[in-house]
Amino acid sequence: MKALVSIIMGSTSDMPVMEKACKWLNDMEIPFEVNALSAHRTPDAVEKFAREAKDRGIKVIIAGAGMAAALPGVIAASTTLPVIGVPIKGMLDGLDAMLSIIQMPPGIPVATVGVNGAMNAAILAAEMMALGDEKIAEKVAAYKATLGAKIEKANKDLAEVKYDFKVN
Ligand code: RP5
Repeated sequence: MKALVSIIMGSTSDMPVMEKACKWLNDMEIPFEVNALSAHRTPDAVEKFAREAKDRGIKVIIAGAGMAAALPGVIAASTTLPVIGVPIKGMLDGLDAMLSIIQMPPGIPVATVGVNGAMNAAILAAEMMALGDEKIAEKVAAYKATLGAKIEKANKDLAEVKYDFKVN
């Protein structure tokens, strides 16, 4: 089995957030790899990873980092693969990481999900791959159908909530 998605994080302290991406891909039976690399602590290894990822068969890179979160942007600088950045909540409620990841210079885009939005990063990665992979497209469609069911159940539950002046 060859990884299609590469999940990278700046530190293993990011794993409690990034494992949501691992879990979602695992549930969807989409092969992935997960590693720690740091734009500041291991800059050479980050560049090597980014340059080689496409030839190894990786389709999308998900990179999570906190604080001065350079990792997704530095990876994007050395690959043509789509990179999805996950800002990790750390010092300033994640605003520091979010702005670091979003504010890329023209020519080097990083698709940024919300603070700690690792599961959304996994879903977005699958949606990108679904454009050229019918099996993944079916999995994404099936997953999205479950979201509607959740709200239908919520409405059934809310229907049981009684107030004197609640009329539905
Ligand atoms: C960032 O610094 C990492 O992505 C992590 O969110 C943060 C703190 O790293 P550790 O000091 O916990 O290794 O580069």
